Amino acid sequence: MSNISKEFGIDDALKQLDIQKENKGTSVGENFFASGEIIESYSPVDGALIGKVQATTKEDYEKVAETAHKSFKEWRTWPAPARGEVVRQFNDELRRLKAPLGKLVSYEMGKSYQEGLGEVQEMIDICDFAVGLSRQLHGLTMHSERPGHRMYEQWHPLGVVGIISAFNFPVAVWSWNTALAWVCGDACIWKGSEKTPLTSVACQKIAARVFKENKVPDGISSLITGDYKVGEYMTQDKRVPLISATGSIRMGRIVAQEVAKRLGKSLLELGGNNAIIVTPDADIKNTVIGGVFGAVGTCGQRCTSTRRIIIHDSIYDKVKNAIVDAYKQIKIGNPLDENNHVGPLIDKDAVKNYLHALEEVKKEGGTILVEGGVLEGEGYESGCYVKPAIAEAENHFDIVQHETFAPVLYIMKYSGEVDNAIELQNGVVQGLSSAIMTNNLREAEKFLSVEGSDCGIANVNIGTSGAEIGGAFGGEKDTGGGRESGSDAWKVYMRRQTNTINYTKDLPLAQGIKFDL
Ligand code: UN1
Repeated sequence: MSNISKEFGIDDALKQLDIQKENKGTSVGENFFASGEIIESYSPVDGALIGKVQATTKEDYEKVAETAHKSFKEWRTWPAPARGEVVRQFNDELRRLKAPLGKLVSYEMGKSYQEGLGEVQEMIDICDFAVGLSRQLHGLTMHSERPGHRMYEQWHPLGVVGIISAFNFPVAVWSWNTALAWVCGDACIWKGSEKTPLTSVACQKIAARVFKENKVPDGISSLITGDYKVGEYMTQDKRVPLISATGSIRMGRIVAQEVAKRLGKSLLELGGNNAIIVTPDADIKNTVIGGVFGAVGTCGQRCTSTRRIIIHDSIYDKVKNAIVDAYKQIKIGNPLDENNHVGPLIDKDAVKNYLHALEEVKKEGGTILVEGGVLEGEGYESGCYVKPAIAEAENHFDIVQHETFAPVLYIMKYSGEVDNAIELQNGVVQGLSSAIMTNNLREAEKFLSVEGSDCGIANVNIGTSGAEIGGAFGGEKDTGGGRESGSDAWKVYMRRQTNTINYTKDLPLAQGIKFDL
């Protein structure tokens, strides 16, 4: 173990989370039994091997799916508030283990410790939300057109929910899904990212312990580990009625097709290409803070990261210079050290993609405003640390149209009315998050109107990232259309049943149809 691991208490965090040097990456409840290949988890922070995890084989998966299916049949009969009580206790454990789990997220994934803690906080928040929800899984009552009939709808648990999550939010996205799915009465099988397998094992252990204490049947929380092939076991499995997948558009397209082939449901939360519009009425200081955090937070590896800033020509130079100046203050380094703002990218492939984007934007005629590059030397031995870069670019550049999961920010100009900025902002295939910085009511309302942003998230005077769990999270167009976490996103984890009850002695038919025998 490196000095960083000692100095920042990683060993202690691993101990508190019961993570071993060698771990099984497949589990139903507390029973870990993976028998596949070994996945090594190296920290992008210092390049050290944190631990090993054994992947899931097809045979392992069969055991998981079968158990999950069987346990679901019992779990669905528990009253929803009783299921909520289990989630409440799980949340108590998250509160107790917030620091070690936040630390492991930071060390295994590379985001700053503050953001690691923030991610665990999102888990805590969604669990709070889910506990309340467990008493509010409401359906509607309708008035029947037939006399002496009652009509209403109710929501029943859906079954086994498959969750595929990405490395960038290795714990929160799982809990957005599971906290809701559990109170809804579903069993969950989770395939976390093979780039962050230890955080998955840590979460599964916490859930399994609490579930066991509450005599929740094994398999309500299950974990599988491995690459896309392991994901395919679930996407092709008819026993899994819903697949919730977070990741790239490319991955989402494959998942959607696999799941559609068997007429399953998919909830997709895919790539973003999020822009901030800065109008002449913007507060420049807030624009800079929101824009810079959006672009460099999590080293540009959020699906909500700010990729483009669209600035009115009348204030273009002023805002551009303020952002470029702010970049000079960014400290890059060990993300566990709270003096640093930006940690490493997840791995060397991500570094390659980052360098490729910088090359491409230059080739297409962009101007580099803040030079990028890979950092070398002391503290940067993992080879994953890069400098956040800014390029002046045009919206139609091919590279600008694509999401590069790295801190590369494209700055561009608009002139005239806010509609022109909205057209640029909407002029990409992705539709996750968007923002406008303005104190002008007309511009703000136009941006939020039917002619405004086409994204799932549209913010005024805050950045594109950092959504709260209370709202439904997700986006339109190639972002996939799914909605997770707050609002009524729970409905996707349940099946709706419409019930009509006749309490008369007659049998009148709907639509007034006569049929006498
Ligand atoms: C993601 O990057 O997949 O809104 C999720 C945000 C976070 C979640 C991001 N609350 O930035």
